Formats: sequence, C-alpha cells, structure tokens
Amino acid sequence: MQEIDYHVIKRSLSGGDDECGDTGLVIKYDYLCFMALIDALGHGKQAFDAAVLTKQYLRSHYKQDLTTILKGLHVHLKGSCGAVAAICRLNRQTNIMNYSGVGNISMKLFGHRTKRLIIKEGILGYMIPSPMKNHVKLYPGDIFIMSSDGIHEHFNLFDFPGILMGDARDISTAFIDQLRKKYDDASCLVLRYGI
Ligand SMILES: [Mn+2]
Repeated sequence: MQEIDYHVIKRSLSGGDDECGDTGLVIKYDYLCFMALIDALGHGKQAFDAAVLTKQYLRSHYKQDLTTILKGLHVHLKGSCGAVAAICRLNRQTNIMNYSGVGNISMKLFGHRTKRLIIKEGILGYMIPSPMKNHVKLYPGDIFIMSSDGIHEHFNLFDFPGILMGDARDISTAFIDQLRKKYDDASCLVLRYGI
C-alpha cells in the first residue's frame, strides 16, 4: 500500500476565512482516500455558505459511488448559489484513482507523466450533465494537483522552477503564492503519491 502526503490550502478574496467560497476535503480511510475541491459561485458570505453545505454533504456521503455523490449533491445545493466540484477516490493498493466532477476545477498529474484530467461542465444546484466517472493510474512519485479557477491553469513549469519541490504543503503554498489570480477566491489540493 502506498503512503501519501497531502495538503489543502484556500485563500479568500477578502482575506476572511468565513468569506471563502472555495474549500477542499481529504478523507483517508482504510486503503482509500477521498478528495474533493469545491468552488461555490461568486464569493463572500453566500458562497461560503454554499461551500459549507457542500462540504457537510460530502462528509456524510463520501463512501458512495462518485456519480451518486454528485447527483445527490446537485439536489442538495438547489436554492443555494451553486458550486462546481471535483471528487476523487484513490485506492492505495491498486494505484487506481477514480474521479468525477462538474465545472471548472482543474486536475493535473505531474511526475511519471504530465496529464490533465477532464470533467464535464455544469453547475451543481442549477444544471448538470449526467455525471461521468473516469479513472487514472497513479505511480509512486506522482504529484496530483486540484485547483480552482482562482489559480492560473495554463503555465509553463520552466517559468516556475521549484514549484513542485518539497512536501504537499510547500507545493500548495507555492501554487497559491505564485499562480493566484487577483479577483477570485483560490484553492489548491496537492497529493504526493508513494512517498
Ligand atoms: Mn472561482
């Protein structure tokens, strides 16, 4: 079974932690690991409330099938300002990570190879396509990064030397510090696999 190192970091536009619409969640259980990154629409108190609602739902449903979780979350968020989210379940015995999601959350793998994981567009609580589940194999040494659209998605690694160095906390902090946009909440989840 592979060991993991992970860290979630978020920063609100206003600076207040209770005004951030971005949030993340990691739940390690048995040989599995559930990960989620959420960006509630807009920012401020309303977005924060939708993010909290999402996190609460995920905390009590994380063991379900990923597409079932998204469908349930979509219903749960009706009447809120809505959110985009990506969710993953990593099996540390088989090295397979299942993932699904709706909307603008970026997921990238570095290490063994560079790969972007694609999810469908939509907004949870408003309109979502029928959720799809996909999977990818992880290799020891891989670095998996989830980020909200408050962080620049397209960048050249050569322009940011050292951004993937250190532990998960160092990497997530570097992403927030170096790739953060000016006008949105920002969040980043980093997982180092097989450390
Ligand atoms: Mn955003």
